[in-house]
Amino acid sequence: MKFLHLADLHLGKRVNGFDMLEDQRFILEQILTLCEKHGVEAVVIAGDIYDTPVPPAAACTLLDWFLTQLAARRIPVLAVSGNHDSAERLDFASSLLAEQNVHIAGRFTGCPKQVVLNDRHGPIEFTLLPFVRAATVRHYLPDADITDYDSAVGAALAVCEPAAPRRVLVAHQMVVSGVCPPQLSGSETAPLTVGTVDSIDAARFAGFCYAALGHIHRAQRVGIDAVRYAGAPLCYHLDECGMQKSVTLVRVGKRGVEKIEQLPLTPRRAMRHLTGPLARLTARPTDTEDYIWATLTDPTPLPDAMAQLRAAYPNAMRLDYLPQGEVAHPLDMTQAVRGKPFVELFQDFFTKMNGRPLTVEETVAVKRLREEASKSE
Ligand SMILES: [Mn+2]
Repeated sequence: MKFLHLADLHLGKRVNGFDMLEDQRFILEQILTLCEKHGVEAVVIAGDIYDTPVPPAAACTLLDWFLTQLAARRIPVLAVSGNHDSAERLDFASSLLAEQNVHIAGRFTGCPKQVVLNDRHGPIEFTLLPFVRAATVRHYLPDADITDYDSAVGAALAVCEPAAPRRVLVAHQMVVSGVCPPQLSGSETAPLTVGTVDSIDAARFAGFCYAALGHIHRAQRVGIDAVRYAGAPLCYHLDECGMQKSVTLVRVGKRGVEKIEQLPLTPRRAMRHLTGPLARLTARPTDTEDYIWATLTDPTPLPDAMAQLRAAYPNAMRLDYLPQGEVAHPLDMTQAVRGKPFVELFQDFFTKMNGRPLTVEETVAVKRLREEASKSE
């Protein structure tokens, strides 16, 4: 059986105020095309289907469309909730959807859902573990010894009786392997802490031939190839500029996983980081529809820089300046600044940030502003 592992769709997300819905529809269409091209027989979605617990209506319409398209191609869906989703809302009509081979596990209520699909070698079990916190599992399994996330996931999985020799886990958690923390991406907005109380040891998944994970937005393996984060299908943060996004194609054979492939995705608009003086960046713009983060190297801030940038790149998202030159840090800053007059302190700060001292006119302006400010105090 070949299945496609997706995660962290974050439908309805806005990035720097830009609505990503069209980009999301575009990427889901591409995923459908990949399903057809590769003969995909199931689609796994490992949580953070929506960006927020109460997603915009258009995001719900988009998911509805995607699930309908998959159902029309007779491709079963196996999905769990992530920490961004509302577990209860995702569970809406889930038993009705299950009849259409759309299996969604929103809430954890004591035992993960186990779905059995068949290929020519026999049954394959998919264990659907929604995002859980220790307290959730403790509530449903009061007798289990649960002290942290790791023991909580262990207890939640221990409840399952294996339903087939080939087992696939779908989960949305922070998973680590030994001393290897996963590489974060930038858009994981939940407070992610690596190597502390909320991480789960990948060794917990030893009974599965593949663990399809969500939560970390950069595609990667965790310790071994068969424990993986699919990563988000789109760049959702300017720190992800230039990152190649993908979906993961997994082929399960008679004895377990035979092949794992990352299929690259091409976004509707790339996210790019440009560095240089504004005049050069806007002189000959290319791929002007891209989402742009510009770091300007101009020595002084320009009053209408964003307007000029957007004239060249209408989807420019952010603009900042490269600090000019670095002043060595005195070991004891407090000693150095104590007793210095305000204008001198500002002068130091300005020089550090811009690599040049204030001009005479600027010094006068700073003095005047300071006087005005102290008057209003
Ligand atoms: Mn996420």
